[in-house]
Order: sequence, then structure tokens, then C-alpha cells
Amino acid sequence: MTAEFVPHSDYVEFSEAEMRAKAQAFYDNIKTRRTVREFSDRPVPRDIIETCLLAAGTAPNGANLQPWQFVVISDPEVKQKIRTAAEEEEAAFYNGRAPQEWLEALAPLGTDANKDFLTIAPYLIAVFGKSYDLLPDGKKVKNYYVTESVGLATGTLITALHECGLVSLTHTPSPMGFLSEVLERPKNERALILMVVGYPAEDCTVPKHAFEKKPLEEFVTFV
Ligand code: IYR
Repeated sequence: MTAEFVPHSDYVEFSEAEMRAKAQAFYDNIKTRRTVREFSDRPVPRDIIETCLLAAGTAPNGANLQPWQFVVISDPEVKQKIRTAAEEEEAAFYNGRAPQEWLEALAPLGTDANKDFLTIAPYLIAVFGKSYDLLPDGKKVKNYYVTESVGLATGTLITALHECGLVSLTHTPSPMGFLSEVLERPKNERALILMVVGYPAEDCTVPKHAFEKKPLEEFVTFV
């Protein structure tokens, strides 16, 4: 395919004062986002999830090959299968597989092997990275920067969900190969992240530890 260019007519420039106000407003909003583990079973209209996924699909990615597949799960039976498999892996993790140092790092979050949110929340979104695409004729097309691309798209999804008042959990049951089996995904797809999406439970709490963010000087270097 040869390169073709069109004017970037969607670009909007702001004054420095507007930029400052917008950057601050965005920060003030996004800093209220919390990863949630206590979900309500209240349903969420599917079209809202679809629009958030359209936003995710705009993320920058390798060669614009969009090497991701989002599997949206609302079927209670499939959710139960995922929960059973995830809790099995997590029990092994918390009861021996995880090194002490890792468990100590997790202690302030209060996580454990119980993953009831996997059957309570209205949606699970399994995010797969595709190392290659399969054309209908069976030909393989290689993808690039798959994990980076999926990370960028998932970050965009998380931000979109927060923007419309939904909460999410970036869940990483390890290993997550079971997602390919339960969801019957093709072999070019590898599960990278399992998102849990919905409303927070009415009495939802979040770990205090999660409020502690590093000051700018600690994680940013200007050269
Ligand atoms: N996958 C486990 C453990 C876990 C690991 C990290 I790194 C976290 O930030 C949180 C949890 C679990 O989901 O409980």
C-alpha cells in the first residue's frame, strides 16, 4: 500500500491559558479514578461499552495494524467458567507460587484469591494481543509492538470508562492461558489483560495505598 496524506483538519489549537486549564481539569478528573474490586451487579447498557471500545480502538499502535481483540463477556455461565479458572490460578499464586517479596508488595492492596467480582460485574473484557493476523486464505500477516499497542488501547479504554462514570479493574490472573480455552480464541491471540467493568458496589471501598502517587520530581526527568 502506498502512503497517501490528507490535511489534519480535526486538529484544534488552544491558547496557553486554555491548555493550562484543560490539562489541570483532565488531571483533576483522572486522579479520581480508582481501580475497584467491589462491583455492583447493576447492568450497564451495551452501547456505552461499545463506544468506550471504539475509543480504545483509536489508540496509537504498531503500523496501524490494530493487533488487538476485545472479547466482551456478559454471559453468566462464561463468567463463572472464567472465575473458577482464575481463582484456581490465584489460589496457587497466593498459597505458594508468589515469592514473599511479591506478596509483601501486594499486602497494602488487600488482594487475595477470591475473585467474586468476576461473576458479579456486568462485563468482563478479555483483551488479547495478536502476534499476527490470519487472512481468510490462511495467510499470516505479522503485527508489531503488540504488547505496547494493547497497553495503549487498554489505557484509553480505562480512561473512557472513567469518563462516563464506570469503574474498572485491570485484572491479571497469572497465567491467563485459560482465557483462550474458555473463550475458544484462535492460536494467534494471547490474553494480556482481563478488564472487569461496571458500577462500584454501594459500599465500595478502595485501598488507601492507591492514593499515594509519586511526586512529579520522583518519576519525571527533564533533560
Ligand atoms: N494476579 C493477582 C495478584 C496481583 C498482582 C499484581 I502486580 C497486582 O497489582 C494486583 C494483584 C491478583 O489479581 O490478585
